[in-house]
Order: sequence, then C-alpha cells, then structure tokens
Amino acid sequence: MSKVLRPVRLLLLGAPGSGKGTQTGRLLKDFSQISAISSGDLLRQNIRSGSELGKEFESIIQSGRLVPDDKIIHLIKHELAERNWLNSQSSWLLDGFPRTFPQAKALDKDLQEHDAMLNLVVELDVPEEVILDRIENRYVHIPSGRVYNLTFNPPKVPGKDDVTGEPLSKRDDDNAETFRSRIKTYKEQTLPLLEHYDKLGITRSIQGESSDIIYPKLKELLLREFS
Ligand code: G5P
Ligand code: MG
Repeated sequence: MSKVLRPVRLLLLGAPGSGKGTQTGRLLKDFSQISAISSGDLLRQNIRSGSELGKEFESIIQSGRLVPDDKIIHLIKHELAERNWLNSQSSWLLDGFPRTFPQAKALDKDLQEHDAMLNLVVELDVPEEVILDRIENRYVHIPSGRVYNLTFNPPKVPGKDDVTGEPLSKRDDDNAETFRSRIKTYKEQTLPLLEHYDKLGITRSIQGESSDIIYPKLKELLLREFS
C-alpha cells in the first residue's frame, strides 16, 4: 500500500479505451486514501436502474455522443456533495468528467468555492490503433465499474466479476461504429481541455502502448508530487 501526504485531486483524461478505468482500479488498490468517480459508470448505473433519466441517456451513449452538459454537471455535483469531497483535505480522482468546456467551467467554479481545485490533470496518451483492438474484448461489472478484457485481464471465472461473482456485461457502445464516433467526440470536445488546465500548470501526459507501461509512471508521478 502506498501513501500520499498531500491531498490529491486528479482528473484522468484519455481517449475511449485508453485505460482510464484500468488505471483508476490500480490506483484505488495502491492508494487507500484515494476514491474515484467515473462519469461513464455513473451513467450506466442510472440506465441499469431503469430511471427516466437513464432512459434518456441510453440512446445518446449508444450513438457515441455526449449526454447534455446540464444533466451530467447536475449528476456529478450531486455526487461530489454526497461523498463529502468538497473540501481541501479529501483525496479523489475523476474519470471521464469534465469532457467539455462548460463542464470544466462548472467544476472549476464548484471546486474553487471550496478551496479544492484540481491539482493534477493526467492525459493517458495511447496510440489509436492500439486501443481500437481493446474495445470489442471488454466486459464490465456495472455496479462497481470493474473492467476486464478477454486477453489482457480476463476474469478468473469466465463471465463473472472477480470480487462479487456477479455476471459481467458487454457495453452497448463497445462496437467499431460507435467507437469511431466516441473517438471523434473526444478529439473535438475533450482534448482541448488539456490546454485549459495547462494554463494552471497542472497537466502531465503519460505515453505508452500498454497499461502496464503507463501505470508505474502514473504511480511514480503521484508519489513524487504528493509525498
Ligand atoms: P465512458 O464510460 O467514460 P470512454 O469512452 O471515455 O467511456 P472507456 O471506453 O470507458 O472510455 P477507458 O476507461 O479509458 O475507456 O478504458 P478501460 O476500460 O480502462 O480499458 C479499455 C479496455 O482495454 C478494457 O477491456 C481493459 O481491460 C483493456 N485494457 C486496458 N489496458 C490494456 C492494455 O494495456 N492492453 C490490452 N490489450 N487491453 C487493455 O463514457 C461512456 C459514454 O458516457 C457518456 C458519453 O456518451 C460517453 O461516450 N459520458 C458523458 N457524456 C457527457 N459528459 C461526460 N462527462 C460524460 N462521461 C461519460
Ligand atoms: Mg472507462
């Protein structure tokens, strides 16, 4: 188990399939002080619950577009408050939010008001041809957000989550066509956020063709910056 001495408020940015969920899982195992919110997991949990909001999200996510800013901002704000993260002492990471300028501005404002501005933004920079391959082999455990890949990190028992033994699912948006659209959305709307956070001097980019190459660099970065 590793330890940081200063609070970590980290945003993980990266193309679909670049390994945000995978890196998050590893960080949570290594750093017990850090918690995480994944906007995609939150949306999938909403869909699974059958809520009205979930029904609205389903077709948008399937098409590879982004859900409306006001809806996701509301969801995440609620989650941040519920988890009591809006203070200068909590350590946490965000996977998948913000993804647009309006989302970034809303988050920055909320955090600044509580003296809890992001203090690190990491871009996972993985070549596009490498990630295309990963998506069709992905299985997820929706309640926890744990991700598997039939070749890279298969579940111990086929089709079952390692921790709970519950069934795994395929994501509706994990097909070649939707994936292309998600990549396009990422490049157009999310990648420019790097420049926004770069002005604050808090962005870092970690390159690698595999999560096993990226993770040690990410861990070392956290230990260096926050210990
Ligand atoms: P999500 O759920 O945030 P994406 O598209 O941003 O979805 P995704 O697909 O979840 O990102 P990831 O988390 O970056 O990818 O990657 P991952 O799951 O860890 O890894 C991908 C696969 O590769 C897994 O099977 C993993 O096991 C495997 N893998 C990992 N590393 C390696 C490796 O080194 N080698 C190999 N061979 N395999 C590996 O968002 C979904 C949708 O929700 C909406 C949007 O519609 C979005 O499209 N949404 C939002 N809308 C508006 N605003 C927001 N803020 C939104 N957030 C979500
Ligand atoms: Mg993910």
